[in-house]
Amino acid sequence: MSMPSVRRVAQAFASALLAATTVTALAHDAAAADTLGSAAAGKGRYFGAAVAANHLGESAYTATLDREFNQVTPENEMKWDALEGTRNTFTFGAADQIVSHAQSRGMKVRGHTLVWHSQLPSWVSGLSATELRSAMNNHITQVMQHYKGKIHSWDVVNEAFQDGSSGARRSSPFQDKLGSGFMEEAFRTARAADPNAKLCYNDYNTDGVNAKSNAVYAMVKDFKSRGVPIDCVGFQSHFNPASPVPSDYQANLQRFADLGVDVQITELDIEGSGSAQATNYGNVVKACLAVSRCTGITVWGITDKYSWRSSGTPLLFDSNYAKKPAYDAVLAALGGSGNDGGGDDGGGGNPGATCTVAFTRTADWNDGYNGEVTVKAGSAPITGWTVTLTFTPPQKVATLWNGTPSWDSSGSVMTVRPASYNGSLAAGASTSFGFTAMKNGSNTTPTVGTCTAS
Ligand code: G2I
Repeated sequence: MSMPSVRRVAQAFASALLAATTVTALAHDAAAADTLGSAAAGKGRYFGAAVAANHLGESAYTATLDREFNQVTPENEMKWDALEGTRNTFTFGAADQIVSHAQSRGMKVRGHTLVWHSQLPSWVSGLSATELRSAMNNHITQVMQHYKGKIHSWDVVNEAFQDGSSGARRSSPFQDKLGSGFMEEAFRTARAADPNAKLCYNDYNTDGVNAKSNAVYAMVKDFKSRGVPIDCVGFQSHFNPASPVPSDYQANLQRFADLGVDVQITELDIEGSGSAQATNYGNVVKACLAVSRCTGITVWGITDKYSWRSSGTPLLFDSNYAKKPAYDAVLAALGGSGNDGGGDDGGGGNPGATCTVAFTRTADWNDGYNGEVTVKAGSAPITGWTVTLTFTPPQKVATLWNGTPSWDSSGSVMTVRPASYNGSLAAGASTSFGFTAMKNGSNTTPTVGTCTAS
């Protein structure tokens, strides 16, 4: 080949590459997500469920879990009695089963729970202060190291405050023998064991502003001011007629978020039925969505059949796994829809929402490249967006920032939804996410699908 023709080929290749690198897809109406997990992901949140390992063999249970949820919390399998019933002998089998199920389906896992007065083996309560301190730190360290990199948030300390107006710490072997400093020590030990896991304090009856939540608030504020590692606060949110959703629920989540921690709804269930239950569920979801640091919601079980409060039918699926009105209310509040996604069922949420997407290949090297995807809202404000990129095998995305990716089973179709902070865009405003892909021998630019907004 003569020099000029080499140059011509090179020029043709360069212009083809240029054409391929800026792809603008047309705006189109929102096609609302139709499961809890995907609708929540469209808002930069997870929607999870507490799961029991011994039900995973039941096909309806697992099918519902896999279809609807993108986060799990082991209901009992990571508690102290389950993991370390005998001192320094760890039994991870049932918890591992849940974690590997979740991981193989791209679901996040919350760790529940490291230090709690309940479901504590009797050998722990019998220890001297010195031995108890060493057993507590060993338990945290061994468990967190076993699950290092697999748990996005850990309930490091659970339910350490008393109910009622005292604002006092609850009596427990930890409190009684080690004093209030046990909490700080637990969080510091946890940070050292897995520096990448978010460390949470989790409690119940702290969902509104009251003496108990004020005491937790004071502790978090003190931890933040002294540099004690704490990243998140879990609000269990077990509600029933005697303990309804508080009117200041959102305000309470917000005041904690304002301290500089994420907040999560960790064990949601609401006793009742029909439209009353549905309204309560919808209100809880709306409160979380209104607080930008509310990063996810977990319901405390999948079906009423296996709820710890089964007779109160507090969950989103009935005993036959049928969706209840509460399910529809949650999906609608998340901006999803059970039918056509158009909003005529009240579930579409934001029917005028549109977005466009533009893709640029920003850097290239031998075996990899970086891509940047800009999402722009149309003429109406949006509260969530979804973009799909299809890669040519054997390319693989090594890392992604400013978005939340999920993958189809082939591993080549990547669906990206917002991170917790960039789902809401004013009319005409944009945000970008980026990724690094490994070429693995293929230099093809990914195909960018249309942007859907909610
Ligand atoms: O009580 C509701 C929740 C309050 N916040 C902390 C959560 O960890 C707690 O979960 C519940 C589980 O849902 C129950 O399933 O914690 C209970 C124990 O405190 C769990 O109940 C226990 C029974 O008491 C045991 O008899 C049983 O062996 O569940 C065990 C496993 O099925």
